[in-house]
Amino acid sequence: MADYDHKEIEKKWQDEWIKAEQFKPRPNAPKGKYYICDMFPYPSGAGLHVGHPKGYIATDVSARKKRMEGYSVLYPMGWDSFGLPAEGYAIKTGTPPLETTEKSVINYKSQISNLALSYDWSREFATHRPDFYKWTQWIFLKFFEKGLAYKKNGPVNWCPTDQTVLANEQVVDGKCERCDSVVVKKDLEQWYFKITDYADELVDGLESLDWPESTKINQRNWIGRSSGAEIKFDDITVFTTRPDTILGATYVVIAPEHPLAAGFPEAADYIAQAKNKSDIERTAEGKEKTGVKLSLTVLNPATGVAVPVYVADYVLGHYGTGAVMGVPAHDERDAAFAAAMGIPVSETPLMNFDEAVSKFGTKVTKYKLRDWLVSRQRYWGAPIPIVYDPEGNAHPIPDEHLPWLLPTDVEYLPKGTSPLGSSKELQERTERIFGAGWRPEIDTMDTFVDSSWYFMRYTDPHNDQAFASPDALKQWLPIDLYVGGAEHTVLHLMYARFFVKVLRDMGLLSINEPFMKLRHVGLVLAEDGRKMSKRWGNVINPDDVVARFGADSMRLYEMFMGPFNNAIAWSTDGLVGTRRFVERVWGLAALVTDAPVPALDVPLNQAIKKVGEDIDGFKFNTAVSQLMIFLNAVDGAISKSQYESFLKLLAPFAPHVTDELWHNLGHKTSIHLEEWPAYEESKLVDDTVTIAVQVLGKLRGTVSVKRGASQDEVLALVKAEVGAVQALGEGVRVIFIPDRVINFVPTHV
Ligand code: ANZ
Repeated sequence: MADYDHKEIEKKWQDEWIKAEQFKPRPNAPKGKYYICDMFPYPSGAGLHVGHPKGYIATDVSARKKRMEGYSVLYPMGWDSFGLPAEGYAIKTGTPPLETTEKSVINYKSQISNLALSYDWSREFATHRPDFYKWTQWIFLKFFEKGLAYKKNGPVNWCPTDQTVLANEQVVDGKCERCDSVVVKKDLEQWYFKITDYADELVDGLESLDWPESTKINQRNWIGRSSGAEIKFDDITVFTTRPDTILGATYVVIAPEHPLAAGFPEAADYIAQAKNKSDIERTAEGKEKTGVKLSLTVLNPATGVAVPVYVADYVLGHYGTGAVMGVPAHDERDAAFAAAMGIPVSETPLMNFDEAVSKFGTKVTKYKLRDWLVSRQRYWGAPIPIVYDPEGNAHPIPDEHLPWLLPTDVEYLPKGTSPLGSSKELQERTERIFGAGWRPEIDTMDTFVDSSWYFMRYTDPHNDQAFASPDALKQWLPIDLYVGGAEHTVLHLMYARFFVKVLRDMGLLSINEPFMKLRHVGLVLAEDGRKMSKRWGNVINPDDVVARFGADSMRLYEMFMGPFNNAIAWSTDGLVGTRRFVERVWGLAALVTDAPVPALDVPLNQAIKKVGEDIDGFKFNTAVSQLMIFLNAVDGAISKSQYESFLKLLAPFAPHVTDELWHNLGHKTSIHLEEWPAYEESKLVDDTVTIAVQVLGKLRGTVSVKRGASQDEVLALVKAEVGAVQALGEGVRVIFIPDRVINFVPTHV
């Protein structure tokens, strides 16, 4: 047989599989549907590095195994192609984002294709193309119709570098999560989605999901549900989670944004200063407490004592009621404030929680979650499908005018308002359709809107009558397995869950949750242990790895490099190791015999069990090591059926070499259409034992028998095989210890 040449076989099989349309779902599959989805990538101009496809390889391994198990697998890929980087590039070079994005998509796809990921490419889409964003806009209008998309004036997070507002979720430690600029507050009229209507369901729904616990915790914290009570201190209603501490409330604080605060000139300067601080700064633990005492006292309803009222920035205007009761004896933050302001501490007993609630106020539940700000003053996003009449009232753009196209005659450089405002074509289009004096909305949508529903589109990607047909949605949703990085996904996961619930309530979906099983992929670091980045010059391009070692070796390596969700450094030595393994598999063909090889039965059945369970459990590294253990157990010969089973187990990881070896055996159809092997329970443990054969206590030979073999069975074998015993003749006493020893004692001695 020729030497292993990955270049020759990999291209050949990729072409074959595409020709045979092997990766489309199979409607008649016996086990029903299984929908596997990757968090779709942003096709950046820089292309892929070896870290990007790790998650895709894992889903591909899963998809290939599920198909072999008899499922109809939906496994698609598309592009999250709106967003700031293409726009930044346009500003720098004057190249229209459409041009750079389309180029990047082609480049990304060719890189991914080299790895033989078994996507059904016929379902590919890109969110920046009108046939996709037509439906993003349609969904926006459904939200608008139901009052779930609304416009509101208020303080928003403004990134001075990106020249756009940000959602709360996109502000991390007071900074823009994208560019790290310090975010400032601005009063602007913006579009919001009413995600707060679904806060409870977004918390409660987590229970039913097979997700990493840490991800669930992040979602719960973000939503921040607290149950407590609202209690009136005269005209000021406070929110507290500890009504039982009310006897110790020695002061009240209102937020600088509280409507009452404006009536006290003594606090005016303080209030103006607080405006420029971020929530994080204001509430940071250990921060020096500041505030201003107002010329106002209110009665503590439990003690009847008049207590002073302060304005202080550690109380936030948009949480609870924007007012708190200060209990320095029970709360550290309050104690720090009281110390700073010279307020007395009153050591008082706790009341019964429920009694306090029933006596002084109403029980309430509060949430940290705010409505989702979705408008952006940027170019490269889906235009918000709204127009304004000459009086300034908002109107939905009727369906027949969707997609409401993104204009191209714009100035990309933003000047604090949306670039769409510079388009003459958009203004003319609006007046032509709606009348003189009408004007278009010029903001675009946050790209998180696209990613909140894209996975629904895969079920019916070419439908131009609906975002997907009810039948297709019913057939495929929810996603059975969803895989992507853990970073930045709190938002995406929460928004997508929100969309599902809204569309369900509109009667358009019949599921409650989009992602039943979720797993996170760990980063692949550079060999130097740092993040791979152009900046460090340590990026490894998968094209080079595939050219040198082959896609099969690279796939095996990425699955073998360590626990799937850990951050692990790339190692060329490790890659050389998996390449050697593939070469040894290639060499195995020479050892295939027609005779059975019982010694491999146990290692093979163990491999079938472990590889199958480990793929399902996302323990790909130990699955690969079990395949290596099996290969090591092959000692000179392997039967044809054992060899075939082994190739099937390896097929999801190394699809090319296994299909080649499979065809070399004379098969005419692909190994990927075969059934996943089943193991035999009885062959999982090695049940042959070696029994010492003794004459008068001296070792004369050994025999191998099944564990638990009877004296007669062993005797028959010994008489056939051990010369020293045959020579003994009659008159022999036998001492037999099962599974260990058979000793012959001649009676005439
Ligand atoms: C009195 C008290 C006594 C409190 C005690 C806590 C401990 P979470 O769990 O985050 O909901 N609070 C209420 N509204 C606030 C606002 N707008 N800005 C800053 N703090 C606010 O916390 C609720 C608690 O945070 C409330 O319960 C209130 O302080 C404070 F021993 O009331 B507590």
